[in-house]
Amino acid sequence: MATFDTLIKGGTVANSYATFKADVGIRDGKIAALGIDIGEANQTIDAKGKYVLPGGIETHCHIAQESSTGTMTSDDYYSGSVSAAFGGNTTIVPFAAQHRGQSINDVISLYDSRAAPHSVIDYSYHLIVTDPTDAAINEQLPAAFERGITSFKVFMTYDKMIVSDEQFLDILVMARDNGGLTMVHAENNAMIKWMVKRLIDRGYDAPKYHAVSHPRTSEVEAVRRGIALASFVEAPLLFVHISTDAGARAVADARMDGCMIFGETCPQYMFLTAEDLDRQGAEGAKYCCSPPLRDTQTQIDMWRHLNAGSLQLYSSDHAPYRFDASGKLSAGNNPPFNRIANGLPGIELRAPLLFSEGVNKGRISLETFVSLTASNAAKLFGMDDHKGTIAPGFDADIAIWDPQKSTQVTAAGMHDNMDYTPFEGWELTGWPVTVMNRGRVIVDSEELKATAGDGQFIARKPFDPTGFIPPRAPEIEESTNFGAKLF
Ligand code: DUC
Ligand code: ZN
Ligand code: ZN
Repeated sequence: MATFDTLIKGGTVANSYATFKADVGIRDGKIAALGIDIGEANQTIDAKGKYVLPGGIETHCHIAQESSTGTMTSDDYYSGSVSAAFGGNTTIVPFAAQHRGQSINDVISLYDSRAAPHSVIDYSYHLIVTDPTDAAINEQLPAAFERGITSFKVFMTYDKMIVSDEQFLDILVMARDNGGLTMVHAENNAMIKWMVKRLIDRGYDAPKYHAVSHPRTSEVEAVRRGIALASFVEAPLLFVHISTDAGARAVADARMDGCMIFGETCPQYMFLTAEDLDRQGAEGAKYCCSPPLRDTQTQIDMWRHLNAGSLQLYSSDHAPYRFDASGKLSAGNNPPFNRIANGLPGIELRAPLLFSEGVNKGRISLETFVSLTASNAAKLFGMDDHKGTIAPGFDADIAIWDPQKSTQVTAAGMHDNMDYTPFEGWELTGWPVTVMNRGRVIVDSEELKATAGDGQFIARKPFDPTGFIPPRAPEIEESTNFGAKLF
């Protein structure tokens, strides 16, 4: 009879494609066997009445990252990864941000030093590219892809980060040709700047006007333009933090056209609204993020888009800035909306919110929950050969969920380095009670078992374009461009 290091016994396993009763045998950090009566182990975990799910893969979070205005997130790789682990995650992919004037190589070295000694769970990075010099595009980014950092984000907004449409095309073609996945923050810079100026000039400077300054149409215009640019050069493109029905529909339409277009939404657009910005004094600053919170119809729309598969990713966009002078109040105790650091904390609550509001309320299936918290991210970001599924040969990255456990959310109960949570007082049902990363128990019965530096850097595979078949002839083809090879 086989002997394992650990046996998870009596639970219900769910992958993105099926839910079934099985014990899970773990050896040397990998899943070694699945089935009933598969053997014995040095350590047995009783999972009766529980779900045994792939550990969450959180691929949109900001950790130990300076914003373009120099504000540092409150979480470093220790507190950020611990908080992620308590929320059922076993891998994080935060951003490594280039600021103008910095080389990509220096950015990677900097984030290696920030992450490796501190992360308690596995990690990788997406780069943020704000200075697309020839060297960055033609040498440093392809070299980063070779190292397994195969995704990066660009911005269509913010004066200190924006790339022009021409730069965007160069970047898309380079990524397409080198196995990279471009991610984009899609909002129309000019519309937002125009709105900010008009609002501030007229004295509308309270936090709630942040939402007014980023109209839906600024997102929709940028999403449609991004799709036009990417499909013109047949390159993959992932729209992060989609906050509008029309933006998600544009993504869905482009996918129906065979374009390599993907979309992500976040808990804040599904569980909060712009009304949350309309609080006493500066309290609304706690809810300033970009794109901004929308309304209750958007919440319904996002459930539909996640279920329909028009959006493939559900990520926290954890961007933790404390409610003090180090973060949200860096411009004083009554900051105008355009001087408030953008972002909400939520890495620990991402999956529990989706479980409680989604699985337990019948809005999504358990399999869809697994797709949205783990498997889709593994596939899009080149880790699906060893993460995001419970199967023999895969890393033993496992979250054991008690579907009945009820929790009242408080800032004090979170493990991040924040002084508030936007979800204070929420009652959630279902929580990950035991979490394992590569076979090591990292969280058990509300206790951390992992140590700083236990997490490993994950070198990711190139983006895989298999399955995308544009039905139309490319815009520029041999017969109509007189043989010119352009891109
Ligand atoms: N974009 C993000 O992805 N997060 C925080 C702020 C922003 O503009
Ligand atoms: Zn963004
Ligand atoms: Zn973000």
